[in-house]
Amino acid sequence: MSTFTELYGRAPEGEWAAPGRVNLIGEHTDYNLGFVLPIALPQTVRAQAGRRDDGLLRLHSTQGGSAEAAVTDLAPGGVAGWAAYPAGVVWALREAGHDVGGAELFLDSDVPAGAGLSSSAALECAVALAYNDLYGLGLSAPELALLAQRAENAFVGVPCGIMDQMASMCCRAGAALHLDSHDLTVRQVPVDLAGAGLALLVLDTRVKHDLGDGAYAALRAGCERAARLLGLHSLRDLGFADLPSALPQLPGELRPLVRHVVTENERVEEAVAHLDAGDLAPLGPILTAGHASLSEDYRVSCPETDLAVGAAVAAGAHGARMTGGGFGGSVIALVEAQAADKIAAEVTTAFHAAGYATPRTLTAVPSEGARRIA
Ligand code: GAF
Repeated sequence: MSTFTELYGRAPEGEWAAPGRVNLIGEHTDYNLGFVLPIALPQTVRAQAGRRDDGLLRLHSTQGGSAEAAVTDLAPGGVAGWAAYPAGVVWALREAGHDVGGAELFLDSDVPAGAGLSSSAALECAVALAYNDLYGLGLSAPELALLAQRAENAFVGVPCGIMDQMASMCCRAGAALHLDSHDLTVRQVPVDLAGAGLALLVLDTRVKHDLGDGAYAALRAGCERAARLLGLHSLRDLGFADLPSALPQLPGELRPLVRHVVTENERVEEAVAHLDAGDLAPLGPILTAGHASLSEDYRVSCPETDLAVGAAVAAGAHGARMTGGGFGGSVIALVEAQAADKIAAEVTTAFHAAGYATPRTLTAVPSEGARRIA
């Protein structure tokens, strides 16, 4: 089946798109109520949708196949695989008291899955926006992002922060989203890569990124424990100047986590200052320092992401880092636009020499967040 009309025997009521993202800097800071700086990718999940009046939710994904459930039967753990994300959004809307019923959804995506580029949040946000319009809910983009996060936390069972859903819902073309995860205030920070003669390479290592394996949850729990031990509401309340007195109060295994979170919040603010000054190349060393912190302190890198960062910098990138949750996934590299192909080729050569699969290369252009497209 290749279209909504062929599958469901009628035309959709509309079509919505929500993008994946790369985060420029600010990793594992969102659930510590700190700062992040993602951009939306041009790649999106598209949802064609129409309401049903019998309470049935019918889902079809070009990549994943079909699933269906009665909306009144939706319960955490009750839907397996990819369909849990859209079903979770409908569940979260109903849990929040919104009187939404069934629908038919035809989903298609060009956001690479499992690459740390937030394909799950894009799926959730496309469905949330479709339901918002179909059922006339009038919810704002941050409200929809929170519902999508709730779907992922409580229905799918992944304890993610709010960055990916806010990025997918709220990013604007030509800008990075400076998000304060504490109160969800946002500022659009212009990023004119082309004007600076730069490009942002995305190197997907093809090492499967999966936040559901418990490591992400353990890191999050470690940060929350550190905050409690320090008598803080969250690690957001710890400044760089507090580190020397705070770290000795913590068990050894928590110190590197705290050091990463506090220094990473600083790196976000430094990066924003450079972007505001229209000075993009100095972002490079900030990215590379962020990667070192993720690799050595937070320990969410892996040999493939470390190699991609090292090879990109050795080939002339201004800077590079893993992006997203880690444990595989993608690396971003800030490069001179005219050197992009050469740098991508040198990373690929390094991967082959190490016996790794050929990385997939994309170029990230700061793109528009979730929107209705038809
Ligand atoms: C994943 C999560 F979904 C985000 O909330 C964020 O914590 C990120 O990992 C790490 O910065 O993408």
